[in-house]
Amino acid sequence: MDIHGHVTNRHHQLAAVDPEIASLVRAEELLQHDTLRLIPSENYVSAAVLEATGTVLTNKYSEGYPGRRYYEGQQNVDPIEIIARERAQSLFGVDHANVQPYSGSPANLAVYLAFAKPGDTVLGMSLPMGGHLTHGWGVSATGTWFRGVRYGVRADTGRTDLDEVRDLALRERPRIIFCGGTAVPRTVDFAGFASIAREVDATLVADVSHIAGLIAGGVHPSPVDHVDVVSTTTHKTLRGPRGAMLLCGREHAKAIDKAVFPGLQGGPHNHTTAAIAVALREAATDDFRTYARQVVANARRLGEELAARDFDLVSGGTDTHLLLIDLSRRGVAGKPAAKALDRAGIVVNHNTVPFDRRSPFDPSGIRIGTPALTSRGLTEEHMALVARWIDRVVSDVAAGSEGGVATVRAEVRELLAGYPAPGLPV
Ligand code: DSN
Repeated sequence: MDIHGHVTNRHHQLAAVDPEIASLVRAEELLQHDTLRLIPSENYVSAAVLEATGTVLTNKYSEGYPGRRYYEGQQNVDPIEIIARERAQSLFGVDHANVQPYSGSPANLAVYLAFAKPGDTVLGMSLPMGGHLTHGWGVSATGTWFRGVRYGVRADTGRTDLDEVRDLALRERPRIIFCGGTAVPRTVDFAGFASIAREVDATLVADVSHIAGLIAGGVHPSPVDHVDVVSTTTHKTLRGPRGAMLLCGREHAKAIDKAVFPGLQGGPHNHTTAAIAVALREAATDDFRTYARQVVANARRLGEELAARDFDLVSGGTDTHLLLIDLSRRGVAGKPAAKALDRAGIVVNHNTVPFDRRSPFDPSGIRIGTPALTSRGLTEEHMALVARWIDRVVSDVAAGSEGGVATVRAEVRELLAGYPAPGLPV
């Protein structure tokens, strides 16, 4: 590791054993270095988090929980999991944390197992409106084994209308209500959802996967005092490894733990648990609070710059790290725009927008976010440039031209050369 904490001379063993994979990993490092990564669910983990995921902890089986395992040899794994749990509890202010879910979908499945029976009704945000597959969407196991009913956003505001959610909840009597989603640019009103859940006696789950880092950093309200369970991945704004956590009060701890193991999973991924612990330690620092503030400040400024260039932002802007852009009035669909941006070194994903008239496979929008570029040190002063690049490429695609792609790609690379990414070799 060099003096800046950037890892150097990596992968020599991998290159010797499997040059094909080693060269693809190296190519991915270069790609992540040279491109402006705007997918809002992605980030750069620190060198320390990356190192923890690549440790011998991957060799160990540990079914059960600290002090109650089904395999011996847990002298080091038990304290690691205890530390991870305690750090999560302290950072989010909860009684209990389960750090074993493999990722967000298994974490949410565990919630179903803990609180519902097959066939029960679950109320969640519709996937094309910004929800997640596991909030009861039809093609997911959660929409197959449970009866999914959905709320969305209002056409005029692009925001969820809690009066509509309440009407739906009173009519459908869900066993579980999910709030939060994957394309929600605005603050989630956890207290409002809680009052609805209480009225219909439903278990309320906040899926804060996208905003966990913003909550930890104090720039989004916390759901902890309002909901029964908080479900979150650890690899988005929280800047940890790919994993997940379930957080709850002590009254639900047993049900959650039992649902994760033995209900749903086998042995926890101990290397991931260790990396989650490291990320939680980092997230408890003042630096991380500054980072979270900057993520939101960057997203707001980027939204303003894009709106000034005639981009139609769902809900008119953002309170978070994320912007959802309807490209309809720019005369281009989301997928060709995303592909052209990718060729220009700007990585986004195509996304449905509320009331999309196009298919989910070829939707009208793109979804962008600022967690990764903020991890590289970009600030508000760079957002006009980013918006200009996006505008240039999207305008070109709409005109059937590739004119700006090469120029933008070169400019992106030049800017990023001055902002090394955490965890990547220089
Ligand atoms: N794939 C995640 C996202 O991009 O938001 C959700 O699971």
